[in-house]
Amino acid sequence: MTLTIQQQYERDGFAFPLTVLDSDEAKRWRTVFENCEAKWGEHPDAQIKKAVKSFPHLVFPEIDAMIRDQRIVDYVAQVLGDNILCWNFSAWIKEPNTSSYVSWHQDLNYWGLDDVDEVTAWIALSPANDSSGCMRFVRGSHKERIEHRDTFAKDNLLTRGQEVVTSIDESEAVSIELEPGQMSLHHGLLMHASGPNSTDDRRIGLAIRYIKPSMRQAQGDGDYAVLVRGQDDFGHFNLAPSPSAAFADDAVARAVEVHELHDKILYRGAQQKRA
Ligand SMILES: O=C(O)CCC(=O)C(=O)O
Repeated sequence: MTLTIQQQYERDGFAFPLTVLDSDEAKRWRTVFENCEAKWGEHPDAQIKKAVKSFPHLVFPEIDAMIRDQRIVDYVAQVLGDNILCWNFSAWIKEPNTSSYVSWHQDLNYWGLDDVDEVTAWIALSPANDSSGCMRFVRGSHKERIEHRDTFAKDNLLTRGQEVVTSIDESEAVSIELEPGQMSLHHGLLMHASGPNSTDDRRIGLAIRYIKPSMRQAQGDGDYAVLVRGQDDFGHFNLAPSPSAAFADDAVARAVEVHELHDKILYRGAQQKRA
């Protein structure tokens, strides 16, 4: 019997591969994304550069369009239903032949959100496979919260280098191999990790975090989200509008504000902070 995406997601904590862009469009998205990346990379103000790098969807109309892309949202709606906010966006980039990795973790442990109605859509803009350091998932691990500890390990891409305090049978993990334009969905409590990129191309994945509007930021008021489908009957988040132009003053100010807030949330209780 073929399972629906929702049934797979409920059983395993993930679903993949889901094709959302054809290869020409995936190339176009990569060019658009890398152009935006070059623009924030050149920004002279270090605080703005950091904020825009962390929240580019609030500042670039092109990235705002990506998080609103209805081909992605259609899949997410199969899990979350028809009222959907985008809470966050992160680009996960591993440069060619580098040792950056991601330790085994569950996303929702650090985000301050009060419930689990969250889905990450991870879209590959370059080949994601074992050689380039694709994500690996532990099937069914989204059913319980696991304790984490901080490592702050140098090559670990996570904010605190956090890792689960439990042993993982690596041979049981599923490699989430994706071609450019394909996507996986994963649950916020799914244990996942990824290894280094030993290929000559960048490994680029766009992770878009979608939530139900009923979710709350339990670590204080003032968090932002973008309404991408349906309606928000709860008002738990400030709704960010689409940026009118790249680096529009109000959009940059919003990115700086939300970056400061998320920084506090992500580092709460930590003994140190990355430079
Ligand atoms: O892209 C990766 O390797 C890790 C991404 C990740 O941890 C996430 O999207 O939650």
